[in-house]
Amino acid sequence: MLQTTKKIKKKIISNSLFKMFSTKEPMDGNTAAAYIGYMMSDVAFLYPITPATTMGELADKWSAEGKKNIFGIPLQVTEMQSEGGAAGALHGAVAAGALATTFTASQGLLLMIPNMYKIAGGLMPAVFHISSRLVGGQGLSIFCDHSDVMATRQTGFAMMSSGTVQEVMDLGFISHLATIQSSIPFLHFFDGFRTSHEVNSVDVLNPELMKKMVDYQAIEKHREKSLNPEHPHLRGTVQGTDVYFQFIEETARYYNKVPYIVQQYMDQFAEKTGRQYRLFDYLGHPEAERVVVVMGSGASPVEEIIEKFPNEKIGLIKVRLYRPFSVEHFLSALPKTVKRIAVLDRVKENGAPSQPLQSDVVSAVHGKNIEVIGGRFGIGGKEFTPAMVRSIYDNLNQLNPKNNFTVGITDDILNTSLSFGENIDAVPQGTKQCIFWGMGSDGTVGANKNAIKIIVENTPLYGQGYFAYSAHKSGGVTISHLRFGPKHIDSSYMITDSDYIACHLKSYLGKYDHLLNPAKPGSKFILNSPWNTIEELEKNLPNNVKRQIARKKLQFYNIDASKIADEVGLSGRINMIMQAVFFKLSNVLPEDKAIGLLKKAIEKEYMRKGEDIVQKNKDAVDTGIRNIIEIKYPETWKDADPENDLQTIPKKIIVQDPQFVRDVMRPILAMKGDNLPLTKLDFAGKIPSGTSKYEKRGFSDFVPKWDSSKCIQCNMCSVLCPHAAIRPFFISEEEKNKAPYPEVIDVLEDPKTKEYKFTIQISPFDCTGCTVCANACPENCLQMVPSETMKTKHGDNWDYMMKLPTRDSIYKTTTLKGSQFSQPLLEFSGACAGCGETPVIKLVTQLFGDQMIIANASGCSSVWGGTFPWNPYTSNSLGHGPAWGNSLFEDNAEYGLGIAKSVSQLRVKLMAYIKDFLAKDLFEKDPVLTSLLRKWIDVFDDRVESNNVSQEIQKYLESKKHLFETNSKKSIFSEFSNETENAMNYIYKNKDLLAKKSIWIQGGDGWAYDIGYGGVDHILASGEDVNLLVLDTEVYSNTGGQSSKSTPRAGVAKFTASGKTTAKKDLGMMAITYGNVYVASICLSANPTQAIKAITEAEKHKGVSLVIAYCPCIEHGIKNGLGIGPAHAKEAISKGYYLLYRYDPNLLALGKNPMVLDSSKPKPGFHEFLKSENRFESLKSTFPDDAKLKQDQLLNDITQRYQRYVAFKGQFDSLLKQKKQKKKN
Ligand SMILES: Cc1ncc(C[n+]2csc(CCOP(=O)(O)OP(=O)(O)O)c2C)c(N)n1
Ligand code: SF4
Ligand code: SF4
Ligand code: SF4
Repeated sequence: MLQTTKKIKKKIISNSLFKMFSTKEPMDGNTAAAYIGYMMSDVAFLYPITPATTMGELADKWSAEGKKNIFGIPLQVTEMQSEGGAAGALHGAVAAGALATTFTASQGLLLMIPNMYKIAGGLMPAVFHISSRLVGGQGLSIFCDHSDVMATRQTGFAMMSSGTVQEVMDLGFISHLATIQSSIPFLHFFDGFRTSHEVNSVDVLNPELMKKMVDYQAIEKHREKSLNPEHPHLRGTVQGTDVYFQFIEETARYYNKVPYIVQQYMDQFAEKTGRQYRLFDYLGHPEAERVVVVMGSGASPVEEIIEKFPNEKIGLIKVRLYRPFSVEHFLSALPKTVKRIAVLDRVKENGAPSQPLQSDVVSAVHGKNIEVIGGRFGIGGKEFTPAMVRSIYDNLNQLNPKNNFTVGITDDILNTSLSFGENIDAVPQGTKQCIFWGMGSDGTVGANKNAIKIIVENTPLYGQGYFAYSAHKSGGVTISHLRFGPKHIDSSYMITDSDYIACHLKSYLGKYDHLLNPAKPGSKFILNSPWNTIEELEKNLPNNVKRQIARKKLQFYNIDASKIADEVGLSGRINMIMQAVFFKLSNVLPEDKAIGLLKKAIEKEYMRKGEDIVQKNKDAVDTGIRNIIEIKYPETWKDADPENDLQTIPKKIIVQDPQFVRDVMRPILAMKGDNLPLTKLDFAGKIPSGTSKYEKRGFSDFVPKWDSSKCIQCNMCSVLCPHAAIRPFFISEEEKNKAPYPEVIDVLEDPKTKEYKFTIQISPFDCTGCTVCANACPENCLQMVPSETMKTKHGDNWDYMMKLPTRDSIYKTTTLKGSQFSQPLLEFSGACAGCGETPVIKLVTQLFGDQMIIANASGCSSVWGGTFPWNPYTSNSLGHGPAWGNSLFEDNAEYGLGIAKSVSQLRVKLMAYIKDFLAKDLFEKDPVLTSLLRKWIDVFDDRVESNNVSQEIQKYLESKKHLFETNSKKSIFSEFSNETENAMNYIYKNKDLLAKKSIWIQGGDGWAYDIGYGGVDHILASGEDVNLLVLDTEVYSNTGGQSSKSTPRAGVAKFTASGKTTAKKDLGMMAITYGNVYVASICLSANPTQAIKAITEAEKHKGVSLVIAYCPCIEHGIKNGLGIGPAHAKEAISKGYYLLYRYDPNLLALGKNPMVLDSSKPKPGFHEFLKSENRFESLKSTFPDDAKLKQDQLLNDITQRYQRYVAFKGQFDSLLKQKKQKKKN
């Protein structure tokens, strides 16, 4: 007889009292943890980090709403400047007697480690809820493994692992109970994204039950031990060699009790809820010979395989309490019959003989005649499926099972990987599985979350939802995996055998040829496309799709949802239509009931947006279900030839691909990166320059078309385009005639050149359709037109134009117009359509890109700029372009300083050597080189000139290379001595240091104002010749818009759900106080001319420069969208919301005022402006009483700031006047 938790669960639930206390609700793992943390704590300290952030956001929201915890008051929530700060504050809070919690992951948890030692050492109760995520090494990733939690196992925290959403709630609660009673702090962890973001049916613990289980006496004792002048003591002492060791050993008695305390609470919990947990839960055959030991969500496919093969002598141990590791409990859980154990670790400790959990199990079974092997799975969020589990049990059956194996990848170097077979459908019987392919921001994910809610709340069925996203912030793919059925579903992997597949974007069919692979024979496939007839489908469907439809005998439906959405006035939002289609075709609920519930959900969801939007969505539902067309396809589709499908990918893409693109990027673009073997990935995560241009996403339905007749050739469209998809070119008549489609190239005369004509070219495959250019054009000469009409001709012309020489000397590159003839060395990033960050950096690359080294803080700019395998930073015809590196979020300023120090030292060394060579007259026979090197010494510190001379030297040495290259034998023709040749060779080898480098240290306001401020401040004080560029979106955009110290008062952001109560920090003024720092405050979207001026001045300044760039962002909730970003930003400046200025300390020495105010006095209408952004407007509906007061205070803040700057400028005027007067006297 199999023993499984599910069976135990059922037995106990039948006579459980808990039904009185609990409710079944759809929720994700983060919500479950946040709920428990909220209910069981007095205070929480927060800092955002994916995938843990939503826990803090929920706690903040509930607190703002006044929700009470089990102690009868709202949790007190405080956002800190970093996780290090959160842990420090938490330490103080528990020392002062509170019960405290925090939520974090990955790098954030690592920053807490020093305090974790202190909290554990001080025997203080606290629970850290961890949505575990890998710690970035060769690359940053937001997905799960246990490298973060494993890095803390020596801190003294107890560690509890949850593998499902229900467990997060239950074991999270038990962690709080146990910490109170044991005085040992707990780390409660669950798998990031997999469990944290999986929506499942959860029995929610009722506060009454929680209250009943808490040990109030232990809370009292904790209070008695706290820092308090009424019973004072001193803690955190300095200790010598005499006593430290003893103290460490003394705490063992507390740790020894923890397993018993936890088990006792688990037993009590089972009595009350019917859900029995054990420190080590065994499932499987009672006489199992092969057992797998695993922690976290990886247990679920193992459990499913055990149930699928009930006659095999196999079993599973799920580790719940990992620290303290109770050997006694482990051994008692293990069947006596076990011969071999495979321990699965979700982490890799390089160089270790075994992985952490494996080492523990080896110790635990010491002397027991059991063979233990170990393997790694699921690292970096890699899928772990029943088929992989099967291969692990099969490995255990081998004569010599593979130890230290990997599963889920192809290791073709060390051959560690286990191969696994076909998918095994192991979900609970009766489960229906549905996959939805949507596009980021089309509402598909939200609609599917809603669908689970409707199913779970209105049927006896259980539900599960998991959502996978691609890396792009705009136009990315989303894949929703929905399961529902009569039994609880914990399958922690993506659907491999589906009953229903919906494809919401027709272009996916050509791009992702595996889209229909999971479809079960006879299952349903629904497509959103304009092809309602068999003739149209015959013409447009890729053959691979036709073939799969016919061979699997799929029930195939089409709906033109995009057209319906347009007709009802919801252009682009097809979510409700596709959801209605799902309910109609899936039969999960009677159609009438489902539609009724859907409409109710619409009312709830959209009421805030007005009656009109509600009605449109209801119309979309009704029209949607009436317009589903079942397609009767011919048998012949079975034999459609997929070879012909290559035509669906633009042919130009395949032809000239470099090796990286062909071998690595293309498979990843086709979502087949999981199959890449190790040998294809042997460059530590580096990306060659300029790979983003190979993607050609072409996802926008509309792109701009240029009307040359009205164009005034200002290049504003090009400056402001966030994606570098519209550019001006100078083209000769001859070149024009050679273009693939000269007839669609319009040209204009340009006053500065007779040789060339001016034209504007658009890349329809790279344009995101953001409309920024069209809205910003002063003459209205760009009209958005259907992209299909532009793709072929303009797409090919674009490719042609990109090969024309860059003609950047006709105009000065430091002017608005001239800058745009310079090649942007940032193009086609993954940023949101209309992003305000990208045009700023793009412009910087147009000015200095070929000499730039960028240190980039983690944030949006590192995600849209540095996600493998896309590199939007490209190079010029010489192969020069920005070199870009990311260290962490918190250390970027220091990382940049390190780069600057390294480059300057290496150049100084080169200079010393060259001076030495010249002093020794090594080049006496070579007057050309001698003169070039002397010139170089003179311009060593001049960015432009050193670059020019560098190119001359390089060209010259290139021509002499055959005479001095070390690898070749000394040429008999060489006129030089050995020493001279060596010197030339040295210079040649170091030629990349001849040109001065322009160091840019860039990141968002979260970095510069908060977590990295210490480093920023240190660099401001360093005097080094570096440029700090702050992309100020006034929130932590990358993690979903949490408040930073740059957030203005009254602004609603996450973690300040009730509107920020303090004013925006004035980082610029703080930097100005150093006196020698160049400081500029710019807004490219509003005033590009001022921005170019500031960026140029900043680069020129020989010292530290700080440029703070205000960037419109989707997080601002601009009511008319980011497409109107530039006009909106102009409003922001004119109303004084943001201030433009430049402070140049060099001017003072020239007798000029260093402070230049580029903003004029704020115009009236400030409150009107606030109405145009949801971040301000929404406060009126959520906290109406506060809204007016805070907005008035904000007006006061910005008025005072303006006055402060005017006064500051005035001081210099007086000073200069006095100086002049003195001179006269
Ligand atoms: C130590 C640490 N904590 C948290 C994070 C998660 N994180 C990455 S980017 C980011 C926000 C970045 O915000 P900001 O600096 O304002 O840049 P933006 O995304 O707005 O461009 C956060 C919180 C992290 N990477 N490391
Ligand atoms: S619509 Fe947006 S992405 Fe397209 S060219 Fe214009 S500004 Fe660039
Ligand atoms: S913004 Fe308009 S007027 Fe200016 S160059 Fe572009 S298309 Fe011409
Ligand atoms: S800064 Fe804002 S608009 Fe730009 S990519 Fe990030 S979230 Fe999107």
